[in-house]
Amino acid sequence: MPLPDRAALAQAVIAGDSGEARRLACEWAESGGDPLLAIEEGFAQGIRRVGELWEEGEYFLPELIQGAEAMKAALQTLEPRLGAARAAQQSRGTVVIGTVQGDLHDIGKSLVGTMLAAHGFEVHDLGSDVPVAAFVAEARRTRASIVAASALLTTTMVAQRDLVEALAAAGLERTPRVMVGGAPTTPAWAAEIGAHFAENAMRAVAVAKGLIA
Ligand code: B1M
Repeated sequence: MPLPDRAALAQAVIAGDSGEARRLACEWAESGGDPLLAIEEGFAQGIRRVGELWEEGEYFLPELIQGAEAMKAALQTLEPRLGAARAAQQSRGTVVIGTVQGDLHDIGKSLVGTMLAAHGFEVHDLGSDVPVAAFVAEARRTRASIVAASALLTTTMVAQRDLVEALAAAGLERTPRVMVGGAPTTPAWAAEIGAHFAENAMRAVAVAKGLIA
């Protein structure tokens, strides 16, 4: 069976069609395609286009939500395939991950968490809208080596700085390294707050491996 066209994957998300997104994700997986390629170069392109259409005033909140639902349907279908190598691996280290408080965007964060798990990290995903104190408590409980915080809004990025400061002040046996990411964040921002930056899910894996080493 030939792989579905990447533009068709994006189009399913732009149309907010969860059924079609799920069907195409299944078809992609059954054809033996790389699931990360389908996400990054297909479905994620679609949700980014939805964001542009929203910015241009062509789409409104319902379309934004439907696009996100379709993106999630595709991710749910492809995620088990991303993690196929997981069981055989020994844990590389423990990562606590979440989207910062006030921010409900969880698609990119979940993708990063899935990829880290697929590469052998023990991942504790706190979800979205996570207060700094909850990150710190989970880092303490799990003795995490890395705390990974996603922010998609310019207004919530500042919580990443609060997190770095709170972890440093928490008196943990070993202060975890902090990794940040999400559309408005940059390497300069990460450097300014004393964190490490990754621009996408694959880069997050490489950065996390580097931090553990
Ligand atoms: Co919202 N939203 N949204 N939204 N939304 C953005 C972020 C926005 C850029 C859209 C726009 O204007 N073009 C804009 C932010 C503007 C700004 O602050 N600069 C925006 C806005 C304004 C809003 C609301 C305020 C709208 C409103 O209500 N008026 C509102 C805020 C709600 C809240 O959070 N409090 C809102 C709501 C929503 C929905 C709920 C409808 C939905 C989210 C659903 C969900 O996640 N469950 C949504 C969506 C879908 C988007 C866009 C269209 C797509 C985000 C996404 O999922 N991208 C987005 C536009 C855009 O980003 N271009 C937008 C796909 C995903 C795979 O990519 O998340 O970037 P991304 O993750 C990447 C990398 O960034 C990186 O790796 C990932 C994979 O490669 N990465 C990390 C992410 N986290 C990382 C962590 C790491 C490392 C790498 O280490 C820790």
